[in-house]
Amino acid sequence: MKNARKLLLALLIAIVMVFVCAVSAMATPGEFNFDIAGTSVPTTLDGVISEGEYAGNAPIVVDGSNYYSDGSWVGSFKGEKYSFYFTWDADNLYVGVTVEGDTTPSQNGPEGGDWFRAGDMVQMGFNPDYQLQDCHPIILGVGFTADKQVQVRGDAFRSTVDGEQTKDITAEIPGYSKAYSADGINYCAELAIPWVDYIFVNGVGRSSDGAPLYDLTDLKAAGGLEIGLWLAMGNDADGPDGWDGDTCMRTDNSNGQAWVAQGMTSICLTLANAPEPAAPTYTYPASGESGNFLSGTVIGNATGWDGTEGSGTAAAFDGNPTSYFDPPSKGGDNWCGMDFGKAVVLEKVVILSRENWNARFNGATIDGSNDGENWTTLFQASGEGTNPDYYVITEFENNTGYSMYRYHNEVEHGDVAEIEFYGTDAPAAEAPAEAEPETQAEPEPPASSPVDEELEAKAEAPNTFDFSVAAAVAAVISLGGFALTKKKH
Ligand SMILES: [Ca+2]
Ligand SMILES: [Ca+2]
Ligand SMILES: [Ca+2]
Repeated sequence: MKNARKLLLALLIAIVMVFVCAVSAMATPGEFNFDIAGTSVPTTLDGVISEGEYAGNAPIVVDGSNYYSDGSWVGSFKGEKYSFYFTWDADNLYVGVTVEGDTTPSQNGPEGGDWFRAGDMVQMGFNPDYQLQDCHPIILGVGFTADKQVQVRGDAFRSTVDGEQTKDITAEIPGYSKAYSADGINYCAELAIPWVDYIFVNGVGRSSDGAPLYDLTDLKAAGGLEIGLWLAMGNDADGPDGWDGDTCMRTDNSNGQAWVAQGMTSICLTLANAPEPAAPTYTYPASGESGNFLSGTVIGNATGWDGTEGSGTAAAFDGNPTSYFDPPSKGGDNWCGMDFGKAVVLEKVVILSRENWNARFNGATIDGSNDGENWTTLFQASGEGTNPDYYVITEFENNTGYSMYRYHNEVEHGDVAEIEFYGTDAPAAEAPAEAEPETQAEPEPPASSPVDEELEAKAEAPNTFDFSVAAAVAAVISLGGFALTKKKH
């Protein structure tokens, strides 16, 4: 009696242990999740496969150390490594498969009898939205071929018509498979599987087998959709002569699963939207012109025609050829420009007219000022602009040095896409030598005189004028007396 109790207890413990082991060994559906980013560029079906081509998605690598159960077929991994790349768009699921560690080329495809046992192959089973229960997932068999269209079979493929659930769909699934190489990647295949009719199918089960029918045609490829995935991989180890000792591995939830989707699809593909394309970045200056580029503070109308900063003066100094200053109205106080904080003379001004509005360049002036109010014209355009090319101005009048320059137009509306100023510090006048105190220095300019007039007047007698003083005065005026400055983007 005692022994019988002990035996019973031992038996109970053994049963519990087996149960625990079985549970712990069983993966749950969707346990191994992979977020699969979409792509805005369809993959190229050429046998050249990279993460970059597949939207940066790392491959699902199956090499016997992960997601793997022995399944119910013969074989186990003998050094093979299968890498599955996925990406998608609204039309297709894109799949790339690379195979390494296969020492026996066998790329015969379905010719010669038993379709997938006639060569090296993989199978992919899909359970879209995990809707399928108690029937096969939607399985596509992929037979590796040599440098041509990959062989594809809807294996246990679905139709509401009995007898049509299995068919060759090679002609319907664009793809390519590369010939065997003994080194590195032995062979690979790429496919573009249309969602409609090949994954979002109507039928699903073999009705003749008593399997339930599913209509998945309402599904849409979109971010968040989960697709259960099952993989089987077959290495035809001794040529296309059947599976006598060849290896076949699969990724069921646990060993020996029945052919039911919920027991097979422990891997989950979660569709993720394609990343937003990065906004283009621009650097100013953008023309690529050489020379002494002048960097200053943007001044002028902070907002433009539509009352937004997007059309304000900064748009002419942002390096973006498509953005443009669009003044509130023509001429007058409407202009865009730059304050350099010191007197500079111009070597070059580079102008990109507004796209498709080159005519509005006509009459535009480049003006200089030291107070932001009194302006002297150094250049005036006669004729159209040159967008998409930059217009380069190298000849100026009155180029005596100003701390501010502007683009202005009294003739046409003053739109302009880009302006770049190039130049150097205005030459400093010789200061009166201290060793010659008797020499009478030129009197300081009267405080009430407009600086630029002073500057022009003194330019005629450069030996006696202190340009650096004028520049400093101009800088103070520009900082304290001008409110329309705007920070450069
Ligand atoms: Ca490719
Ligand atoms: Ca092989
Ligand atoms: Ca611009």
